Amino acid sequence: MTGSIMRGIGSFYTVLCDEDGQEYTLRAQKKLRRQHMTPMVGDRVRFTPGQGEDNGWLEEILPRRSEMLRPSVANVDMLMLVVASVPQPDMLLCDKLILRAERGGMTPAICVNKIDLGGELAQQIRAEYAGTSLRVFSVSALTGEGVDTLREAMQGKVTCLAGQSAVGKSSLLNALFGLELETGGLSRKTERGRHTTRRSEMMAIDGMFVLDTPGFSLLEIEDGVDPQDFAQFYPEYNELAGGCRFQPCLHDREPGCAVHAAVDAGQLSRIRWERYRMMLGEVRENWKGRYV
Ligand SMILES: Nc1nc2c(ncn2[C@@H]2O[C@H](COP(=O)(O)OP(=O)(O)OP(=O)(O)O)[C@@H](O)[C@H]2O)c(=O)[nH]1
Ligand SMILES: [Mg+2]
Ligand SMILES: [Zn+2]
Repeated sequence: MTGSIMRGIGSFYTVLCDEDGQEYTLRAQKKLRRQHMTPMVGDRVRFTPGQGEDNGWLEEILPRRSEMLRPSVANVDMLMLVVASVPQPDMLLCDKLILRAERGGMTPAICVNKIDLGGELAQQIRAEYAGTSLRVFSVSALTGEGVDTLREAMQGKVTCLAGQSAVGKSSLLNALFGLELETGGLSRKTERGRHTTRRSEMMAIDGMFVLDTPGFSLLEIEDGVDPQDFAQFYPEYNELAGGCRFQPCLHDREPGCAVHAAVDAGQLSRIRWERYRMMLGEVRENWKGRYV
């Protein structure tokens, strides 16, 4: 039979079967481990259900349309990066996730939650990402504002919510679909999230799939990005690249750079460019160390 991995605990995986709509608890066959194939939430799999008390076996992981290691999810169409004014947003983390999503074959989008606390962050983010193809949603899981538009955008897709702890990923899924996922507050001392969601989980709702994932705050740039290709992930820079004096131009600090000029003229966000240059530095370091 075939199905989708909804969640995994230890070496057990829960799979929603395509044929009968039932959930089965399975263990991964040793041959998968030998092939270094680690099943991920979202994976499409082939399996044999168990008999009576025995668990069934997960036998094959079908080819992935997309994949990402942090959060560890497969076959996601849209990676929804959730941010909020509290806890303090980390937009560098957001940009790193956008890069990972695009390299992994997913479409990134940004969802600004908690707009009941004020609309400044949503405005700022819309300005920073103007010229990119990213959609920006403004919502409040608390009041329900913007939730219908977001649900509409998720229709018929596999959407994964990701981001820092306590931005409201689980709260949003509850507001969107009437679920009862556990939510948590902010630590009073550190004003950081409490890491309430502990493992990734996929849910099937009206012909779509949604994934809730644990929040995290540290993310490195993945290896294997050629600095020359890095600007490709910034469509608003690509558009101007023809006007740079050097070809190719990394839009770092080269003289006569059209991106730099557009930033100075206020046509592109300076803060996003600064993050770009910070990430480019990391990409270069990784690339230098690639044969070590
Ligand atoms: N004011 C306001 N608070 C919200 C909103 N959405 C969520 N919260 C609060 O934010 C806190 C964190 O919410 P969660 O849904 O647990 O956040 P999470 O992103 O799932 O966090 P982790 O599971 O730890 O990654 C809770 O106290 C929620 O009540 C919102 O739209 N407005
Ligand atoms: Mg959560
Ligand atoms: Zn340039």
